[in-house]
Amino acid sequence: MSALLLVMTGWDPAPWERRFRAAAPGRDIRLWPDRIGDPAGISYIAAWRPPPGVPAKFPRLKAIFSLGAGVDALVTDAGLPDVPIVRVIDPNLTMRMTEYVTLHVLLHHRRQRLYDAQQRERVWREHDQPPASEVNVGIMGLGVLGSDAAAVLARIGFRVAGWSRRPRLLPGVENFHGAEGLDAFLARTEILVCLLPHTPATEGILNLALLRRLKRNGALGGAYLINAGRGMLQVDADILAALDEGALAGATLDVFPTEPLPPSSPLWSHPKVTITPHNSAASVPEEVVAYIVHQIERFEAGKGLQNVIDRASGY
Ligand code: NDP
Ligand code: OXD
Repeated sequence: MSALLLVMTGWDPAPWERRFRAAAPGRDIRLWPDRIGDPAGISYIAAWRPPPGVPAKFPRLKAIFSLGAGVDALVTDAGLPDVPIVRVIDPNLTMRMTEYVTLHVLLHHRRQRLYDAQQRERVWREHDQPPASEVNVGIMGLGVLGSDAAAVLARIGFRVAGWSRRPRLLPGVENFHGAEGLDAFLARTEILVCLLPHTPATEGILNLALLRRLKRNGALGGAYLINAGRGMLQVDADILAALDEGALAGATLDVFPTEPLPPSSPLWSHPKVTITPHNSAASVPEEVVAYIVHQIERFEAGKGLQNVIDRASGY
């Protein structure tokens, strides 16, 4: 039976390998870099941040499965073989991201960081609380993850808009698209949620010039950033500058250009920054392995793969 090779960096492969063995007991499962065996026997790769050049080493490769929703690390490999690349779309992963976005929108809306600081000082003081219906949330990236988060935020009363490449019509969500829609989108947005992929077009998009265009004089009296897309979308020094000059009143960051975030980063101790370790919507082996095994079964039964990325679109 054609072999599946696990190639991952930055994650522990052991739970993934165990899960693949349990879910596909008859399959020949191999592990990069030490247990590759005969390269010609490998039909499938399941990968997370594979080193560039590795997928090209397997002459009979039929498909590559990303172990995460983002495929940026795969598609930037100039030597990537011309086989279908399947990304993860999983309802549990989507829900985890929606939970994260909702939690952090509410954290800023309900001023929880301020109450945490007051608690440390034993201060009992209430602050003004605008209703959600007066607060403008803007989501950059209205794909699988952004559109689900947008629907939940609209459902709990926020004024929600999204920004995408092409028009995306979602009930209760105002849509802006393309470079021509960006100014108006930013000018109405008080809480900016970023769920874009990392591509040449989006790299560094969360910079000082963009953050200065957010709405500061809305119901919240300041602008907030939540980035759970990719670290390469943001310029850390610009986020710090925006916080220090008042263009931003607070930020939640799950992703960083360098991960793990180095201990020397001033973001760690900034009083207006909330940091999480790239776990807003973790890939869980049980869920993702079941999805990949199902995809391989479909493929081998001649039914075709699902959620194959369009390489021409850059992600
Ligand atoms: P999708 O591909 O489904 O959606 C991407 C969205 O971004 C689409 O709406 C697309 O527009 C929009 N977009 C892409 N490029 C541009 C651009 N240049 N200008 C404007 N809009 C653009 O991706 P997902 O929703 O599944 O995931 C989004 C990202 O979230 C992933 O790529 C990954 O980086 C990140 N992620 C992070 C996780 C974490 O734990 N922090 C976990 C999972 C994912 P259009 O609709 O017009 O195509
Ligand atoms: C992903 C991630 O892309 O975990 O799935 O960041």
